[in-house]
Amino acid sequence: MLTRGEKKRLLIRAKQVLNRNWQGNYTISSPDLYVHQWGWDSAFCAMGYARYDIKRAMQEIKSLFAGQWKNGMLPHIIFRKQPGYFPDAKFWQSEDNPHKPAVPTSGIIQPPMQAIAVWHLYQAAAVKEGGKVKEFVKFIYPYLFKWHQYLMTERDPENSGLATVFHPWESGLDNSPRWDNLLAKIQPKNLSAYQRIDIKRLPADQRPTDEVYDKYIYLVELMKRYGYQVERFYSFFPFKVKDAAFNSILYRANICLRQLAELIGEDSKEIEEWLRRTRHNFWHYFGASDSPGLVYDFDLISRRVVKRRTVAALLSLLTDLLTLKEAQLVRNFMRHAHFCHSQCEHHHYLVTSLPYLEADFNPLNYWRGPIWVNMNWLLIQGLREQGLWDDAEQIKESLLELIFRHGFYEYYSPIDGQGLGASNFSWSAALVIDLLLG
Ligand code: 2M8
Repeated sequence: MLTRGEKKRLLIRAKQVLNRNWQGNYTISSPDLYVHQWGWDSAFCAMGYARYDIKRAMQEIKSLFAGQWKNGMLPHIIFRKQPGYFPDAKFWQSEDNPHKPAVPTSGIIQPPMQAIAVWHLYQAAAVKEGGKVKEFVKFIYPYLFKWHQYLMTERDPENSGLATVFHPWESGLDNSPRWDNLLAKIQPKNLSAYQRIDIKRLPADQRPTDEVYDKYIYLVELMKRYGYQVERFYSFFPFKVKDAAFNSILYRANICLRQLAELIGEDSKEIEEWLRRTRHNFWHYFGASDSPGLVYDFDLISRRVVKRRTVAALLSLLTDLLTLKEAQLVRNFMRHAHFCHSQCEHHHYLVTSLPYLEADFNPLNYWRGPIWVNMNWLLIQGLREQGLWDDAEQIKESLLELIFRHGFYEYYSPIDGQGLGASNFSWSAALVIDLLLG
């Protein structure tokens, strides 16, 4: 456990990272590669800012919604001036779209962390600056509502209460083994030549393979061809999934949206109805009888559950759809499969993106083994939600220690703690601040 002095130093360093990445009205995810504003990164940043600079937290969210499309979609990247990332603004062609936003953006989505962030902001500031934040909630609420309405309608033609994703990038856990079998069935056709930038900036062995990247680009090309309008490609799209982690976050976000509605006296009937639908179908789509409490993705093409055990399966902890017994089973599985036992150089209580004993486990490669700060932070919230306070505390202290020793990276090797991927990574800094000051 870190001493008080060490925690103080960690806080100063975390703020330095965010200051470096702050662009005056929004935050880039990392100067190494991610030089724009990403959807869920930005929400995580706002939650860190909320602990010490509420004005900046509100500005971060406002800037993000400048990229919202007229149909309510909140894209996963809002492009600003800097070059240096591919696929860039030109590639996505958002400006040619009838729903086009005020600034260039991508055309796909990411897990909807924003309502969670705004509720967090309100709670963090309620005592000192409640009035100011309530005004902000009134301002941002219609944008948030429209975003959720898009997810619960256009992204859910089945009326299941569960949103569909069309791309591994939409899950936020890009090259997770969850998607391997689904991507194996996709053969890119007529792909134009393109240049990857990520593997020039970051070690290629930590990133997705070229073969997988071709499929990422191909799926975007397909969506682009139909103007990213879901109703035009839903029936035949080759990647179509009810993502269990995305929808656990969405369910929690809808609860936060309802709380925000109540706070400012808005009618919450429609949100109630979304929540009812999700509750009705959640286990039907995501459950498996041999692992109660864990959640798995549902492939809409084969109409089967994709039973891959990854960190995503634990995110049911974010919902109120588990019995105490089920929550304890998820916790036990997490400790057993994702915590380090004899494999690590220094013992820690951190959750890997893949269980150590999975055949695909790779301690260095992106979402196929390393420790991610946002996943551990989400699980801390989920464990607290389930009343499993000691487990939450253990992860929190371990996470702070890891970052104190190794710095603010995108992800970390579970074996020796080495920082991997992009450095000066914003959400790692922001979520540390939240844990230190929350
Ligand atoms: C990673 O994804 C981007 C594509 O969106 C990439 O690899 O180029 C993911 O970790 C994603 O969750 C994250 O939001 C993004 C920016 O940090 O990077």
